[in-house]
Amino acid sequence: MQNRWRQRPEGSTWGDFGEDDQIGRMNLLTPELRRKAALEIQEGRVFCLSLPLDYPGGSVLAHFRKPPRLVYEPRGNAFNFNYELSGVSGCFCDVVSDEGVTIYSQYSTQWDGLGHIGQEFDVMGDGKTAKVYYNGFRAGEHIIGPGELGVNKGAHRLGIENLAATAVQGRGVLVDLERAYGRERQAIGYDLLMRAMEAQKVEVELGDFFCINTGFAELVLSMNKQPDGSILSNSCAVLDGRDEKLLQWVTDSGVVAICADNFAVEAYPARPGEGDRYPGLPLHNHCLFKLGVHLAELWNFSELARWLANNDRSRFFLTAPPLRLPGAVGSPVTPVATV
Ligand code: UVW
Repeated sequence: MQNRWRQRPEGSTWGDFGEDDQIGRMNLLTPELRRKAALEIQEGRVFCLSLPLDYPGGSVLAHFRKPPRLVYEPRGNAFNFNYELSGVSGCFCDVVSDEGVTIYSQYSTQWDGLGHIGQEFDVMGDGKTAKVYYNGFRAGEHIIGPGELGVNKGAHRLGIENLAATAVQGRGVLVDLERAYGRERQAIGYDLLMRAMEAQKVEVELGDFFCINTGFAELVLSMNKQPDGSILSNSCAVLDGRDEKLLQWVTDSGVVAICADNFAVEAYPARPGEGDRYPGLPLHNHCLFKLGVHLAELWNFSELARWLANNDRSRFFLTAPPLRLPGAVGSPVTPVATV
């Protein structure tokens, strides 16, 4: 038996998919489920579910995340952009452009990897807490930050490349909270979620990607890269991660991921919890830390949501691999829905 933990968090899946598992409930997505998901392709029409990656604009949503920055390196006496390729006797006529890019992996349309959120937890049952992540992988040993163990930083376990390697294809099922509740800021717990799902005839099955439209991404787009933080933080639905019934539904539903068009899927900050110490992001804690359910944020579902409503559907075929970037804890993504 592995020696990273002797007790696992209550209600977690740690160990259920193997002692060194790094993809969590994505393990439930079998070839048979993927084949069934492909049956959702009836018209061959596609929807790009990504914002342009320089949205939201500025750093209003998270002061520690910055817009992408393109970097142009010198090449010889010029820059490697509109660069004239030189041949032995001046015979080449090619013009070359190339670039680098600095990207904050969770700035815009993104996946949260399982290395994104951990918790202090008494894994050995000896009364001492350690900083750990899904399946007991440890901060400072498997997830290594600057100043911890020299130069080799990053997620040596639970990196986003593990999710990428699964190719991330399956059935997306969308509930439209904007259609149900408008664009007022509202915390959606189990009861309100079930009411919207029943009204829209949304049924979720094991292996599904559960997708949530709130209108937030469309609101972000309308602000044209000059986002108004006070409007955004008071608009659109967010899940109530403090609602235990909602968390239990996530456990029981068998969904492999929750993908939303808002900033954090759940209310952030969440309403206060009980006791002295509790997770500030309870849905993140439940999904990323305990269950191994991936989260995705700032996807743009608006056009797809309208199409699905007009066609009396809620299901589609989803393809959404993150970058296969070893060591990263999140990734930009260009999700595609095919209907
Ligand atoms: C934070 O990390 C606060 O949020 P998210 O995972 O939603 O990007």
